[in-house]
Amino acid sequence: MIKLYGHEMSGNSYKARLLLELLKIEYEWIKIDLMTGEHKSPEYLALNPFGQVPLLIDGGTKLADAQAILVYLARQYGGDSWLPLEALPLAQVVRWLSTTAGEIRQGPENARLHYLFGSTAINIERAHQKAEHILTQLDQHLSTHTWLEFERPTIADIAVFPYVALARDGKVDLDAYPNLLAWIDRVKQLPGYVPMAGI
Ligand SMILES: N[C@@H](CCC(=O)N[C@@H](CS)C(=O)NCC(=O)O)C(=O)O
Repeated sequence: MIKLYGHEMSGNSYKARLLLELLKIEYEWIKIDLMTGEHKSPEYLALNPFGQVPLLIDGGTKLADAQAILVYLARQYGGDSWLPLEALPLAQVVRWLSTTAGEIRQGPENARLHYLFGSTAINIERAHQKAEHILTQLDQHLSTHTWLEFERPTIADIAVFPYVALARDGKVDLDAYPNLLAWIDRVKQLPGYVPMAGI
């Protein structure tokens, strides 16, 4: 059975868990306690030298990184629907995977890290500026799109969803983004959807 190593407060772990649930794939959840530093233990570092969650093991396949895990699960178990392979549609989805690891991490994800976990390495003013910028862009994009790309959900939506929906944890107000709020509700209506604390 697939094993997913993660933590319940980790939005990156949640991305992988959410897609597993939406695809109705059985898996074993293995908690790695970030609060006690279990992710830096020799046992866990032997599995993932980056010392981060999530990590997925599927038979002989071992994969770290939420976006990589989404790509793997989508192609291995989800057919063409969650990640198309033609040049342009593939690039359109990858654009959002990149956005979540870039602009969204620098903005709402870092603001949450600052307020929820007291991370001192974060410039909170910069994180709030970055959050406002990317949430404004997303809200505009979603004013003409039901899903981030195409007329159906893809892993672009799953990758972007957690840290946008968790933005209030970082004292980022979402009320100014009505199209984004409507899209968050649409994701929550997907069959098989599971929540995480804060969403
Ligand atoms: N690029 C990785 C980043 C994963 C990541 O930052 N995970 C956090 C939890 S959400 C973590 O393990 N932090 C502990 C650390 O970096 O030491 C991904 O997208 O999965």
